[in-house]
Amino acid sequence: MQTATHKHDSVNCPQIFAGKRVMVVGLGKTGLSVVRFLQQRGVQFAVADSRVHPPGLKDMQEDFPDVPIFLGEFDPQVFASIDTLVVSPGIAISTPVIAACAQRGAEIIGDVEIFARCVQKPVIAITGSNGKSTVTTLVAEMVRQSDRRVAAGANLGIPALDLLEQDPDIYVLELSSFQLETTHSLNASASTILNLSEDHMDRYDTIKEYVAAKAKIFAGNGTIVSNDDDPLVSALVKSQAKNRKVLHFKLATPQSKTEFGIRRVADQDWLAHADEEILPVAAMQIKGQHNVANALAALALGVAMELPLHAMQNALQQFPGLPHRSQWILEKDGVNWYNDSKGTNVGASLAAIAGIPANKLIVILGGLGKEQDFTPLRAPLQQRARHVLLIGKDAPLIAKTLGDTIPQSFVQDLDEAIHQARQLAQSGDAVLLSPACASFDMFSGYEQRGEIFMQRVKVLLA
Ligand code: UMA
Ligand code: ADP
Repeated sequence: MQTATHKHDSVNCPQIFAGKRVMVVGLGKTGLSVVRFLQQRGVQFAVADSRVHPPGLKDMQEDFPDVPIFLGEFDPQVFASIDTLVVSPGIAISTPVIAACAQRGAEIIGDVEIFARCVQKPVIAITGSNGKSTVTTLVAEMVRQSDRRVAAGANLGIPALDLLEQDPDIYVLELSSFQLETTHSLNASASTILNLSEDHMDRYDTIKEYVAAKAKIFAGNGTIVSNDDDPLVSALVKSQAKNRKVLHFKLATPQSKTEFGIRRVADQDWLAHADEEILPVAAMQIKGQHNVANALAALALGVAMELPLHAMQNALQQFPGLPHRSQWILEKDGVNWYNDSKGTNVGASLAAIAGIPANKLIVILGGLGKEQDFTPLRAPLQQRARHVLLIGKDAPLIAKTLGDTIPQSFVQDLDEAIHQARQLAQSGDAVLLSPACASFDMFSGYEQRGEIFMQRVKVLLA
């Protein structure tokens, strides 16, 4: 591994850490990737994590036993002489000990900032409140279909610094607002904010702060891809667009070479670029209007990178969608069951509720609400839901917000939700797990929540 590294992008990496006292803050997936990166370059550093048993501890002790590690509540003394803090995305930079370091002039960066300073090849950067993983995977597939080597990851899957090892022709990065907060040097060849709606309000005081973090993806001089159906995104792009190439997408007929949208031909909707029809919407396996928007965003990013049309068409047609995103599980007694466990905020669940084909829905909602406002769910649920089943820590809060116009009940766990949903659903309905919440009150993550749901649906309905 180590020898291979030196052929790659990172060989030209500037001496970011020369003469600096460095602290890696956080020992999860990101922290471990930073540790590997620094070790391979002979940088001296220490590691701190406010958890007593961080997930990366075992690997650290086995592979890098000599690196000093500070665990448990952050000790300001330990940070007092640090010049550069490489902070993991899960830790807010407003954490007092980190804010104090920033105050005295220490540099606060994240793994994506190190990546940005090292990378030599073109980068496609994708953020947004929802659809990031879908679009990242789709764009990566488009690059692959064009016979170019692609490395895709960051917030999705492989951490950014580990991608440098792959020495691809193009990088495709999914970036979270947390990662963007600590990134200052990214100059993506093409970048997009897919959409903006409330998320992570437990970490940001206002949506303005969250949007400001997302806006950092547009730094530099690459092509910007704008969602013109999203007022927050299009206003942001307008404010940044001076001297920049901008491509636009929206769910309407495109009018010019810089626009992507939908053309209706012989009663069929087509994904289109300007006056050119590219693929019938029905030819894609991913469904729902939100996925049409995702496909258009991917196309615009592909065109920005001059990918061949056939590669983009193939990818759009072959992409089966990712698990836990409006994933169909089975049909029983005329009722279809869906797992949208990745619906971890209100915006995502709104898309799932609108996109599932059914007469009425039984929707399973709840978990950790991240201090979101659940009000936007009220009207679509009144219209589409036969019943709402509420689970997890913030179930009472959601019930209070939805009011008594939507039939709803509290359930203890997914098994009870499945039993009740089965009783309530009528032929032609669908049962949808789309919690609009994070899962950490009851599960290790959205994947575990979705896996357990699918498995229990299959067992209990057998
Ligand atoms: N933590 C502490 N103390 C510490 C360090 C972390 O309590 O000292 C806690 C954090 O508050 C958080 C958890 O530990 O709850 C994990 O934080 P982390 O920064 O160690 O996370 P990593 O394992 O490095 O994973 C991160 C991303 N996680 C977060 O941003 C919370 C992963 O995105 C990402 O895949 C990975 O880096 C590789 O880039 C996950 C995620 O949930 C999928 N992202 C959020 C989202 O998509 O909504 C932003
Ligand atoms: P992210 O990586 O941003 O969380 P995903 O592609 O994993 O996005 O999709 C997560 C959930 O968000 C899906 O389950 C779906 O319900 C919803 N979603 C996907 N794309 C969009 C979109 N363009 N607009 C609104 N919601 C979306």
